[in-house]
Amino acid sequence: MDQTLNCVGWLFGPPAHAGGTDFITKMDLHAHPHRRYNPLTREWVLVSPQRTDRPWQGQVEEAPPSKLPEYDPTCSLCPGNERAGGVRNPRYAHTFVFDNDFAALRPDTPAERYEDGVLIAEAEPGVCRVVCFSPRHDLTISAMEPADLRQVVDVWVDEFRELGRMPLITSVQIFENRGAMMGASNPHPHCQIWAEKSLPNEVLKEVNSQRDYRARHESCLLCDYVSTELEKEERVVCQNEDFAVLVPFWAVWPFETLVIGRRHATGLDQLSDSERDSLGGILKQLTSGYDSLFDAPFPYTMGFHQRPTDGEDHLECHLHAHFYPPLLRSATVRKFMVGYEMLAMPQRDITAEQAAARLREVSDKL
Ligand code: H2U
Ligand code: ZN
Repeated sequence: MDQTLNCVGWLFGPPAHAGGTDFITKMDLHAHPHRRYNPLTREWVLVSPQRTDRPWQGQVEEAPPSKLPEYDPTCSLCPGNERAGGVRNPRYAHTFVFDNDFAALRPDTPAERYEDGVLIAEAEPGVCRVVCFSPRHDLTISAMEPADLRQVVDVWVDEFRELGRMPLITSVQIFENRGAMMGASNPHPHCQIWAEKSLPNEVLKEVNSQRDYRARHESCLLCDYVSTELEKEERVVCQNEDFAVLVPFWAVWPFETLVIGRRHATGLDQLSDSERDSLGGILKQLTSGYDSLFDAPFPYTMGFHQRPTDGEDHLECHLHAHFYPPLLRSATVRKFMVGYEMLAMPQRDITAEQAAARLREVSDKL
């Protein structure tokens, strides 16, 4: 595919040797520093593909342990064990959901607002839960059986429905932190659910962008995006009947991916029986690919974005999952979001296309 754009190639006026409009260069997305636009957040990311070979003498992380026991007597999530709050887990055989003992949000919070000039605060009622994927301490999504993964998907659907129906709750965030590098407190396979009154920043940006896009184009932003990517192919990592995984054009993290349904669904609860199986399948395929990229358990934060649960249809919202892995060039070298990223905007070196090619290579071998 032709990744170049015609553009006038001078910044400070034409050089002496440039005669009229002859001095036209091509912007090469694989060679020239450029900005890419994220239509979901309406923010930009700086891409510096010329910088990938720079030497690295910075921090090297400890490689994660590759072998864990099936049961860990000291794990607060294993079946039959006592949790930090003193409650004992049941001897669960498949999945297990409980209210977070150290919840960041509480349902009994009075919904009030504080305002004193520029000092503004709002109470935020909500519910935090933990979902254990399996009784096995050593399993990850990549190692789970399809039937067991299907049960995890069913729990996500049930929780989205139940929490979304609660009065006051407009946002249900289902997310997994995997690996100590991403702040997971425990290797036992689990995710968290935070359901709350307000739409959090990232969700609000995406909902508003999708709403405006639908109003302007009379179509869905992510339906249009996934069909563009499936046609172009170069950023597609893997796909099945119902879902595609791609490194988004505007990816920030080196091996960031987006899991998108081919069919328009606004939430997990709208997936058909076979789509639920497909979702489990594509997550297994993607996480197996991640694990084989550096031949080590791959840390990430992943989570679903679904429609707000305020009772409206939100037809503009297209169910998707973001995977944000921090690793850059090996199991021990991570990308840092510091300096320019904290003070200005995100920046990446390896292009989305290079990342997709590497992930596709490992996924194809599985
Ligand atoms: P993370 O690994 O992503 O931190 O998730 C684990 C969650 O489990 C965390 O939010 C909760 C923590 O509060 N937890 C309990 O509720 N009870 C426990 O006994 C241990 C951990
Ligand atoms: Zn455990």
